[in-house]
Amino acid sequence: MDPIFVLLAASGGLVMGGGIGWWMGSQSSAQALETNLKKSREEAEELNSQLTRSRGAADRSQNELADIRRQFGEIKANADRYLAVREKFEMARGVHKFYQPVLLVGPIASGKTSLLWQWQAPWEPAPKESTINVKQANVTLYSRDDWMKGPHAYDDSVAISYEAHLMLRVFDFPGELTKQAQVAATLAEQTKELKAYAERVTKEENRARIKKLGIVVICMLDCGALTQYWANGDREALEAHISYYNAALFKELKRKIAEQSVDIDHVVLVFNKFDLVRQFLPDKSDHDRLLACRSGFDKAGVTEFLTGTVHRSRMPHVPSVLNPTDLTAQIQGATTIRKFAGKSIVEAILGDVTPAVSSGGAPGGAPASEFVFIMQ
Ligand SMILES: Nc1nc2c(ncn2[C@@H]2O[C@H](COP(=O)(O)OP(=O)(O)O)[C@@H](O)[C@H]2O)c(=O)[nH]1
Ligand SMILES: [Mg+2]
Repeated sequence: MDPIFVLLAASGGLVMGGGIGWWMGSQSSAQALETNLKKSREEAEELNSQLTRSRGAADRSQNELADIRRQFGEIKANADRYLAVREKFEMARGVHKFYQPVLLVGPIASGKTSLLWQWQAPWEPAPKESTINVKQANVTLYSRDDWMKGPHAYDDSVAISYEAHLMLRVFDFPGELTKQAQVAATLAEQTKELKAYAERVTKEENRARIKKLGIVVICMLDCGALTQYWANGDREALEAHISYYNAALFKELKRKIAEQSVDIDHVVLVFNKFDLVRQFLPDKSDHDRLLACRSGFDKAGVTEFLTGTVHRSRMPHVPSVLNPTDLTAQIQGATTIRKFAGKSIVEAILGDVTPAVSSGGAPGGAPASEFVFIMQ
């Protein structure tokens, strides 16, 4: 063979062999490339879906953040509003009211309604008609600002100042004997109410003091009837007093007090229409006039069942002039009776305030509080 041909053939073979080798080689790297490409595509898809998920999460977080911001805004607005309201709450003043029950008893025309009128509304025309039904009225007795600190009723985390308002809860009864059942019922009912009230008082020391409180009974005596009796020896003039104060109500009072169905704090004996005694005994002193009235009613058997219902230190004798026509009268009875009516509750609630009772002295060595004269 021609050597050139051999060479050509050889080189052709070489080229062919190389070509096949290259072809085979390029075949496998294309496959690898394709695999890589596929993998990359998958990875890219995975990344893409991760990105989509992250974007979703970011969007959600952004929404949540906006929501939180909005809620925070609302909470802050509410907090600001609450702080503003709280400031107002702190400025509020509370009031605690305390009531002392006071019963006005006595025969017709002895002056019960005149006393209530003097206490309650002396600027109004004086009462003319006799009392047909029991009348209940509150009379302001005393008030104290900054009595105590306590929780606000609407928000107990706020402490505010409380005022104490002390009142007389006055019952003005008709003077007929037949109406005494109302007096008895009111005595029992108000005793119960005082007890229940003491239970509601949260301050321990006040509760203990209020438990000791009782009803104030103001027994009116018409000294005009006595001077009539003195003038002509006519016991008839005192008959209304005798039958009134010897009726079952007064006969049973001591027993009721003993069995605690009735709590009585003070029994105030009011010697009303003292102006008429002054007219009748012009030469005597007011001391002697009062002594004369006291023994006059005693001897006539009017005050028998009243004496001893409570300790004598709780049974003051007060002369009074209560009609509006005698404004020059020197005895301010209404004011003095009010002092006794309010004494216990004022001491119970305010403790350190004791209404001063001016006493003109006690004839016959009796305790000073038993006789009261206000000479002005
Ligand atoms: N002279 C005199 N009259 C009085 C006095 N107090 C009351 N009165 C009069 O006695 C009458 C009966 O009084 P009142 O208060 O209605 O008695 P009550 O029935 O017990 O309520 C009225 O005309 C009063 O003006 C007083 O101190 N002196
Ligand atoms: Mg009356």
